[in-house]
Amino acid sequence: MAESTDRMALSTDIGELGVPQIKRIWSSVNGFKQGQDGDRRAEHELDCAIYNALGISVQQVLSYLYTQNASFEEFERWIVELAGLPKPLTVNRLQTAFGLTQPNPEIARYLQRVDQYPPVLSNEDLLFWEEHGYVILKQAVPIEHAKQAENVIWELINGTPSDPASWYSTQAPERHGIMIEEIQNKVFDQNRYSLKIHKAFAQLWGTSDLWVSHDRCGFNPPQTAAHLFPGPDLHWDLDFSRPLMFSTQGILYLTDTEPEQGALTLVPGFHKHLEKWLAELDQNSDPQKQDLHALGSKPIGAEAGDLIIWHSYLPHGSRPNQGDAPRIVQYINMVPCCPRLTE
Ligand SMILES: O=C(O)CCC(=O)C(=O)O
Repeated sequence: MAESTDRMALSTDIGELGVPQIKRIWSSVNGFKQGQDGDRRAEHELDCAIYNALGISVQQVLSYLYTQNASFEEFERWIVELAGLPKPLTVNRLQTAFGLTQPNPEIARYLQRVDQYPPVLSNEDLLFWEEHGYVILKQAVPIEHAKQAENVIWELINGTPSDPASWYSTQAPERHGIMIEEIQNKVFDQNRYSLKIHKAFAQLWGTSDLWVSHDRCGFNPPQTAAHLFPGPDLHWDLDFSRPLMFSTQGILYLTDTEPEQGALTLVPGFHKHLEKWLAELDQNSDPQKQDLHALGSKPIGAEAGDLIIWHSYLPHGSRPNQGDAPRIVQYINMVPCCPRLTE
C-alpha cells in the first residue's frame, strides 16, 4: 500500500536502487491522487531522461503508478522486474548529474567512443536539417536488424505479411491505434544502442551525453472501409504552456516505406516559423486544433533501416496508409542527460 506523502520527495531522495528523481515521481503521483497540487510540468524532460536511463517508458510508469497503489519499495521492485537492475554505471551517471557522486571515468570512455566515431551526418545533411528541420540517416541500422525487429512485431500481432486478414487482429500486448507497447525487448535494444544512431543525435544535439528513449513500435496497416486510420494526424508533442525548448524525435523504418504507405508526415521548415506563428495565433485558439496540413505537410518515404530524425517544432504525425503493405516502425529518440541540469 502506498504510504501517505506529506511532502513531495526531492530529486536527490534515493531508495534501494540509488536512482535520483524516481522517489519524487512516485510521491508526486501519490500526492496528485490525494488531491495535492504539485505542478511538475517543468520536470517532464528530466523525468523522461530518467525513464530512458532505466529502460522504461513514460506510459509504463504512469499507467503503473496511477493504477496501482504501490509503496515506493514496490515501485522500485516493479522497475527491476520490468527492465532489470539499473547498471552501476547508469546509476553513477544519474547520481553524477544530480551532484550526488563523482563520475566514474568509464562514462567518459563510453562517450568518447561516440565522440571519436566519424560523423554520420554530412555537412549537406546538417544544412538540410537547418533548412528543413529533419534529416534521414540512411542505413542507420543493418538491414538484418531492421528485419529482426519487423519479425518481432509480426509475432506480437500474430500476423503474417502474406495474409492481409491477419493485419487487423487486435492481438498485441497493448495496442494504441498504430502504436504497440512493446518496450523491453533485446531485438529493439539492438537498434536503440546503435553507435551510428547515437552519433547522429550527438551531431544534432552538440553533445554525446544523451540517453536513448525506450519507446514503442508501430504497425500501420493499409486503411480499409472497416479499418480506418486511427491517427495520430499532425500535432506537436510540445507543452505550449511552457517556454519552447529544442528537442528531437525519431522514427526507424523497419520496412521500405513509400510516402503513400502511411509514412511519417511533417511540415518541413516549420521549426523556423513556429514561434512567430504562435505569437500571431488568436489567444483563444488551440495550436493543436488548427489546419496543420495547410502549413505544407509532406509524407517522408524512406527505406528499411533508415532513421528519420525531426525537430520537435515541426507539426508531425502519421497518415492513412494507401499502400499495399503495412508500415512497420520503431520509435527511437535521444535526449540529454539530464535536461534540467544541462540547460
Ligand atoms: O508514427 C508516425 O508516423 C508519427 C509518430 C508521432 O506522431 C509521434 O511520435 O509523436
